[in-house]
Amino acid sequence: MLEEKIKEVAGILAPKPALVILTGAGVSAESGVPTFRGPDGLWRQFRAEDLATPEAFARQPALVWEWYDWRRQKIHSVEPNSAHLTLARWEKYFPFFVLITQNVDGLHQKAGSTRILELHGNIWKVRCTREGKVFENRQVPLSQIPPLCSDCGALLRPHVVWFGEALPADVLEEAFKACSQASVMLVIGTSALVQPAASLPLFARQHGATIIEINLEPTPLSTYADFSLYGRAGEILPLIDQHLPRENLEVKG
Ligand code: BV8
Repeated sequence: MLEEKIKEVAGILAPKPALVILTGAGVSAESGVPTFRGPDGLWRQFRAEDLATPEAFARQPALVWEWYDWRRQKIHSVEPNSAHLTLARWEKYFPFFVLITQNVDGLHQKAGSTRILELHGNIWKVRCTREGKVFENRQVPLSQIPPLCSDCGALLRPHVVWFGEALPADVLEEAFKACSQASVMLVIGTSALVQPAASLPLFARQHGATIIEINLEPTPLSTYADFSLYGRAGEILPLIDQHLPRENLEVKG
């Protein structure tokens, strides 16, 4: 059954349609990065939704930063998996290819993807809470919790989008635009619960895109998907890749 669907999906991708990808925490799960809502989604006794908020940070900046430092240490110690690597290859082979991610772990970049729309920011960037200046910070572990701005001494925050915060308008606009142009949209490893990211596949579908979902289990998106492939992204994506016609893989000029 799955094998048949993989061949069918490869047949859809063979003519190199305009391809848009949306990834979620499930793509990084096989690298060993805990997902948000899976069994491993807890830290100490807290849920991610409780900590990834401006209110939690205002109340307990050190606690929130301990959680981010713990995640940064985990992410620092893992490698991209074959799902990330396949998507990085596909960026070169599909003339129209846009990778939209909800993940903040930077593993798509580490796998070689270059053009990425990070809807929810990046855990390796920090932002001054006073001046808004953004810095890259790859210190593992952080030498000071909570970290302070080297320019003005104010508290630094992770440069990520918390619950209740607006997504970066330019990135979100580019993501919706890509979805309006997509012929095929692959939705990989997301529970399709978090808005507005979860609206992107529906928007693509309204514009005529074929929706293909890859997940371990059904999600609220499944009823709208043309194909749902149940299994691990790190196994399914390379299998689809193997079924693509080899001449399809010459590097784009
Ligand atoms: C906003 C960054 C408004 C931080 C994150 C009621 C209805 C609709 C919306 C809302 C509502 N109540 C509140 C809202 C809004 C809220 C929201 O959507 N809440 C949800 C929970 C109901 N959204 C927001 O607050 C957004 N902002 O709406 O602002 C606004 C507008 C203008 C002005 C001011 C305000 C902001 C949302 C962004 C939150 N930040 N992350 C950080 O990371 O620390 S979201 C967080 O969830 C991560 O980014 C994560 O990627 C994302 C989505 O989760 P998933 O990626 O799907 O991960 P999850 O664990 O859930 O699922 C993993 C999936 O993978 C599962 O399906 C599993 O089966 C699968 N899987 C596992 N292993 C594998 C696999 N699949 C394949 N292979 C495997 N091996």
